[in-house]
Amino acid sequence: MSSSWNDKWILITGASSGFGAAAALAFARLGARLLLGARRLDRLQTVAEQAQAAGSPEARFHELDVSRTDSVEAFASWVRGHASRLDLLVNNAGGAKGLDPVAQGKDDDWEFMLQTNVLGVLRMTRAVLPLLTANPGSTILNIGSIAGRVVYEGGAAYCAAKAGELQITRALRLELCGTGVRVCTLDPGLAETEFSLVRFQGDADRARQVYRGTVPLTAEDVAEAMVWMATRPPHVCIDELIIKPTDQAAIYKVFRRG
Ligand code: NDP
Ligand code: 8X3
Repeated sequence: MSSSWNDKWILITGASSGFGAAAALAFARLGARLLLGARRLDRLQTVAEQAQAAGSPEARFHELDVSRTDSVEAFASWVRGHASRLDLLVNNAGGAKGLDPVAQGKDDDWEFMLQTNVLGVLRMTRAVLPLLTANPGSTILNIGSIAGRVVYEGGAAYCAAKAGELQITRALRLELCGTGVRVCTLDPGLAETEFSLVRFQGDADRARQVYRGTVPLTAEDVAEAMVWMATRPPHVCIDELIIKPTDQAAIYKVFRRG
């Protein structure tokens, strides 16, 4: 498998930490060429260096803010400067801010969640779609969440955003039927990354509590699932995949030790 991935180009948004960084390394180990985007360039540089050490013949990075159309367009233009086609687009950039009920919700938090998880996916997909449709067998892999399927108190905007991502995936799947482009969503449950640190604005104690006594997914677990989805034969599309820790039977049913 690894030799055939030497010629493949993979674009990952939100590659500076968590799932995106782990995916960069996992695809690097297959020998793929990487185009990585996020806002934190220092972190992207580290990921790109690690990816090259792990086997990627080419791991490039560029600043990207998916909440701004001009940034996405500049990024896409940079992508076109390096690759004439894409084999995989991973729309991963996003996250949650706050856990307030609607009554106390903050505009900035809502805007972050809807801009990144919803509009960011739309913008990036539109910007690079010609590089995918020109390449039947390519894949769009959106990172959703179980929060897009089941709601929880304090999650109105995040759950709405990830439900939006799910419906965007389903609409694209219909729109691209016949082009040979696969459209997939990978929807994880509880996974320990910087997700909770971002959600709770750097409050590390509160972030740790989310994973207290339980065994969450790791970023590497999620990256392995991405690799599996993207490496199916071209006629096989994994439309929707949910991945949860064994300790998480449902969004509220999390087994905790001690
Ligand atoms: P992290 O916080 O570790 O990673 C989030 C990534 O998104 C970072 O690389 C960050 O980069 C990037 N990002 C955030 N905002 C922007 C933006 N405006 N423009 C470009 N990049 C941006 O969390 P995860 O790895 O856990 O999250 C990845 C995805 O997985 C998210 O969509 C999240 O909603 C989803 N998810 C997470 C789960 C979890 O429990 N961890 C479960 C289910 C889904 P930077 O800050 O450098 O821009
Ligand atoms: C992240 C999972 O349950 O914290 O998407 O919303 S959850």
